[in-house]
Amino acid sequence: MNMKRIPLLTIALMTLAAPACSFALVNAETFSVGYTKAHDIAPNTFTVKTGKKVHIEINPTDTATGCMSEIMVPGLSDKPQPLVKGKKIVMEFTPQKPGAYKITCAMGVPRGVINVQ
Ligand SMILES: [Cu+2]
Repeated sequence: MNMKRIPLLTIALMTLAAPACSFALVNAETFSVGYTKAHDIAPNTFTVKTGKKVHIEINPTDTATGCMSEIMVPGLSDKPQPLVKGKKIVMEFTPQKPGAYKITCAMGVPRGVINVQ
C-alpha cells in the first residue's frame, strides 16, 4: 500500500465531516422539516424574528410531482427548489421586514407560512 496516500485521504474525510454551513448555524434559528407526498411539508408554520438568520432544512422522503414539485418562499427564499427524495434542501435568509410570508410552490400555491415578528 502506498503510505503517501493516507494523509490526503484523512484531509478529504475531515473536509467532508465539516460542512461549510456549520459555522453559520451557530447564530441561526434552525428548523428541520420533513416532506411526504401525502402530507406535504411538516411542520408548515414557523415563527422567526426580524434580523435574525434563519436556516431551514427540508428532508424529502418522497419525490414531489406536478404543481407542488418545487418549493419557495417569495420575499425570503425566492429560488424554487425541487423536492426530490433523499435530497436535502437548505433555505437560509435573514428576514428584514415583519409579516406573514407564504411558503409556496413555484407558481405561488400556498403550502405553509413563515411569520416574521
Ligand atoms: Cu404549483
